[in-house]
Amino acid sequence: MLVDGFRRGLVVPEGLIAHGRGEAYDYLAGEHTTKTAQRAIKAASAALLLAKRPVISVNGNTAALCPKEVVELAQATNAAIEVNLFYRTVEREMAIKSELEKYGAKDVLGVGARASARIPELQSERRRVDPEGIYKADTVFVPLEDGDRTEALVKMGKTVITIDLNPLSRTAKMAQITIVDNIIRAMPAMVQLVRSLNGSRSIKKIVDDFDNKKNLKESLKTIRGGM
Ligand code: PTJ
Repeated sequence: MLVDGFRRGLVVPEGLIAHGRGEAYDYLAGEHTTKTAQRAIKAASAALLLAKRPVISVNGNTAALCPKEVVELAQATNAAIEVNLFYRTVEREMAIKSELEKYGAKDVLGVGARASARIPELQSERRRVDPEGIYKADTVFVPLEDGDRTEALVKMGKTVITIDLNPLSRTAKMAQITIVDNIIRAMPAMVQLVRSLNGSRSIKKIVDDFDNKKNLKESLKTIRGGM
């Protein structure tokens, strides 16, 4: 899927390398959604439902691997979808937007001149965000993210949720909720959970009870076991 996404102009070459990094961890963790990951998936789903202005940030890899689930999750949580790229070009932004639209996305933010706001203290192209999207969001879901922006978003007072197979990455450590799982398994699970949790009274408690540090330690233990 990544190679196909690369050929279709969604993914950058660096995205293929990033995927390989993730897969190495996936092998060691047994290529399944662990109990620890399930806990984080539940907390992330609850946090998205609890949010007032949730935004799902989409990069090339995410667009290639699970465009349908991005749209379904956005619909189920009333979240906005924003394209936000590390290696930014307008052509790729447009290609990712069209890919999401194929699955029913309506108003994809962050493309071209719409990304006119800036995240403070951030140097990469990822600092450019949509004033109606990530800039204003209270909760940002940033799967397969780089560490700098996660840290900057947390500093802005936002709740940051991520998916990252590497529990040692800066993103994994900086985010409030980290799902250590392959995005291709975690996203469909989130869509299902969000649908079943919607309206439940325990949503806030699920978020409050979640301990990211403890969860990351457990994920690391599983990976060590795999070694
Ligand atoms: O499309 P762009 O321009 O925004 O670029 C996207 C990439 C992914 C190339 C860019 O953000 C990047 O280089 O990211 P990093 O710093 O490699 O971080 C990506 C993280 O996601 C790494 O820690 C990987 O282990 C992890 N990862 C890769 N593939 C998966 C994954 N985690 C879960 N599921 C995957 N399939």
